[in-house]
Amino acid sequence: MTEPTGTPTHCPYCSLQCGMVLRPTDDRTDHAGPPAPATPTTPATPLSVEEWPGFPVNRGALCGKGRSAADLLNPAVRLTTPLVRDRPGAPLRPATWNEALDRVAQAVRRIRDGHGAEAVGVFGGGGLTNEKAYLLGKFARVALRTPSIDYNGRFCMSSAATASNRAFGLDRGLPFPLADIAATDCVLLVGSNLADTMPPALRYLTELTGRGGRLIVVDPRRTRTAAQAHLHLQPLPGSDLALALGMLHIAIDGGLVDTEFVARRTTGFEAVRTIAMDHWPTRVERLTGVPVHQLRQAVQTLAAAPTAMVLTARGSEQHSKGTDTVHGWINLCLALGKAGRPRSGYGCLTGQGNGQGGREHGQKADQLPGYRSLTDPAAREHVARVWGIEPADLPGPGRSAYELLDSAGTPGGVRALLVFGSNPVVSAPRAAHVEERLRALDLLVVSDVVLSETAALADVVLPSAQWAEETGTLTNLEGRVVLRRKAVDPPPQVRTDLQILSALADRLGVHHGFPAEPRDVFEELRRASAGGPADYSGISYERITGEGGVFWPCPGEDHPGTPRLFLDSFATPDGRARMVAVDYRPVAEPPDERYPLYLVTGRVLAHYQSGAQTRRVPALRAAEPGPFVELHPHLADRLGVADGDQVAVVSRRGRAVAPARLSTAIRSDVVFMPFHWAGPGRANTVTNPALDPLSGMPEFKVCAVRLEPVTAPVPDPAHTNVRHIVAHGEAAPHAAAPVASRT
Ligand SMILES: Nc1nc2c(c(=O)[nH]1)N[C@H]1C(S)=C(S)[C@@H](COP(=O)(O)OP(=O)(O)OC[C@H]3O[C@@H](n4cnc5c(=O)[nH]c(N)nc54)[C@H](O)[C@@H]3O)O[C@H]1N2
Ligand SMILES: Nc1nc2c(c(=O)[nH]1)N[C@H]1C(S)=C(S)[C@@H](COP(=O)(O)OP(=O)(O)OC[C@H]3O[C@@H](n4cnc5c(=O)[nH]c(N)nc54)[C@H](O)[C@@H]3O)O[C@H]1N2
Ligand code: SF4
Ligand SMILES: [Mo]
Repeated sequence: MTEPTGTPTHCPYCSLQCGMVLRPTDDRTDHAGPPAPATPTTPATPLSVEEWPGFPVNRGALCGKGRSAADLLNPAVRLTTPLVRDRPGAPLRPATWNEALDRVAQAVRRIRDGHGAEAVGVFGGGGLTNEKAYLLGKFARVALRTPSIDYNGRFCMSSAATASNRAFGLDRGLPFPLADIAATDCVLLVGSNLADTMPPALRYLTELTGRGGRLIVVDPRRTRTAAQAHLHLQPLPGSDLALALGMLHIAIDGGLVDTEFVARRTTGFEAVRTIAMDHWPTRVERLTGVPVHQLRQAVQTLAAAPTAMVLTARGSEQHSKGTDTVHGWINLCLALGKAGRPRSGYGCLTGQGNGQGGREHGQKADQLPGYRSLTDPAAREHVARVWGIEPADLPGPGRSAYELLDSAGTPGGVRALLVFGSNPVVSAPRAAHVEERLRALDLLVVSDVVLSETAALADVVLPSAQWAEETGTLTNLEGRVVLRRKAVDPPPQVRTDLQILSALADRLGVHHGFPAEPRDVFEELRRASAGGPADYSGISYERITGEGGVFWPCPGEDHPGTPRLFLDSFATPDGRARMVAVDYRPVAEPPDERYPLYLVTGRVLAHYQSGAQTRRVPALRAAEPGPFVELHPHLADRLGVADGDQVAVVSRRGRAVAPARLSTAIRSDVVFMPFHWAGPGRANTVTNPALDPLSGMPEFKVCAVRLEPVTAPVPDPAHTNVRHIVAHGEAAPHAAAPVASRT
């Protein structure tokens, strides 16, 4: 193929990290004059997004979010100067970098002196590049000396990560390239709506079925993904573990277990078998609502396929028993012998742009770079040496994400929080409580690209460069490390997160070890990760400048990288996969008389996560302007609700109000809300923060609610914040007017 002109790089959003080419906009215009001034509907973006057919994951295909990503560069919708708040309740006002950074450093010192180092916390994000995630973890442990760091990836794939580490000795989302999906014989896809969440990946499922392969989807809703399946199992939310145990029961009963594989490549089957035998099909039908004949059909299809994959995503994982549930699926996969061989295996579809790399290099509460454990003496020794400190000076593990947020402003909790790349006011469970906790902090600092709802609460807001404005590496859902290249300079008063961390470390008296150049940070990351499970030591910027990236582990410059894992042995000490005995338990909050329905939350095609970015993109806002409550017409009838009527979704935590959207694709005992919006329609006002005891994952996917028709008018929540910042952007593109106040 021809080399693209322009800058080949990668999308700012999800874990596919689709390849795209960025070209200066005036390359394509008639050069008749300067670009038109920015308005909310015709943003003056300096770049246009074009296809990069040579990148193997998406082969040129992009979803609407990727195609419109350059709109995020529009100065009218983003932060262009630091902001500070002079006292609680005062509005944010523009400030110089010196003033903003001095303020942060002074407050951090004061809080540290008064309350101890652990009172200063850091909250990171799975969208940050490897370089940022690495430097953020080092910043917490070396510059702040605090154990209090965790990140939004805890809310994402932490249950699958915990289960994969225990079962396989290693956690890499997919143990094979995504394209292998097209070449297997059967895919069991559990709790993933990838037609909406990773659209270019759908082609691999279509290729699979086009070749005669089978697709089974497990989802309480008949999504666009489920509509592609030969068999769609529609269980009650939160009952996947019973389903997996019941399927294993049927496999054992029917003599479908691959006993040779189980004996040679696994341990622990006997205990797993005992529990599965308690889950006879009619019992599982009662627990899950999936008819016995469908359970049998699914098992037979899966067992009969010479090769097969079991893939999970958030639908199965975001539960207070998410880790056990993933073990249930892994056990089934192993018992049928569909792992540790080509075109077969268990995989987790990670979510955020750097959901994989972001969990490998140290922003996680319990972890050091290279996916090392913070409690392993050898790992501490190795990393301390790279960092030039004593192992004893490395803090121990801190609280998990929700616990960290929940501790804010409480005795013994954090009194200062520095947030980089997350918007927990919208995305954390029991969000009204989290918001209250954040307001109780002595210091909230947010580094972001836009004035997110969390940034709007901060004492200091630091405008950070984004995606097309800086170089860095990301590790996609396949474990493929790619180079996202800079294509354009950031606005003058915007800095990169690396520059921010470097300047803050300096102000805290740590003058070395915090380089602001991404390549310098990556070179150190290579050394820090050397010998660890996620070994990047053989990966260099030069090696990943081409089209395919390099898959970790890659322990040497002459090592080709590892696209496929576990073919000969698993990464456990004895090389065998662990089957972990797990038993079914109900959801943390089962429906009852007062709250008789299940609420499921998730995503829509047009918006990304907390919506902080995509709600500011005109085409995406037009495609999906606001929140909604999806419910079955039978349920709507019973409640006297018509399509478009405002309904309140009420749980023990609070109420969210949004228009009803009637759909026969959902069970009549379940309602669905996307979580992309703030204000009255914020789904997370309602969700349950019950945590998985092993992974710290909240039960985002299911809680008990009731619906109430709403008669009083509801203020339009969707774009209050957007309008505000757009308005000030029009008035003065590079200076922020006072914005939302923290009271
Ligand atoms: N458009 C878009 N794409 C995205 C994102 C986005 O915000 N928007 N975010 C990215 C990120 S970070 C992530 S993590 C991924 C998430 O990608 P997905 O996991 O595909 O997305 P979700 O919509 O959260 O959940 C998937 C499905 O789980 C189902 N589900 C709910 N409860 C259960 C259950 O108990 N069992 C089963 N089997 N299924 C259940 C829901 O009905 C839903 O259809 O998407 C990534 N891509
Ligand atoms: N109810 C419910 N809640 C959920 C989920 C669910 O399914 N249901 N899913 C959960 C999941 S899987 C996830 S991953 C979380 C995600 O939830 P969040 O962490 O809130 O995710 P984002 O909206 O991506 O937030 C990223 C923020 O960082 C900013 N940003 C982007 N790039 C950069 C950068 O390079 N530097 C800095 N400093 N900032 C940057 C963006 O503008 C945005 O404000 O939500 C979780 N919450
Ligand atoms: S699928 Fe994900 S990475 Fe690809 S263009 Fe869409 S948001 Fe970007
Ligand atoms: Mo995620």
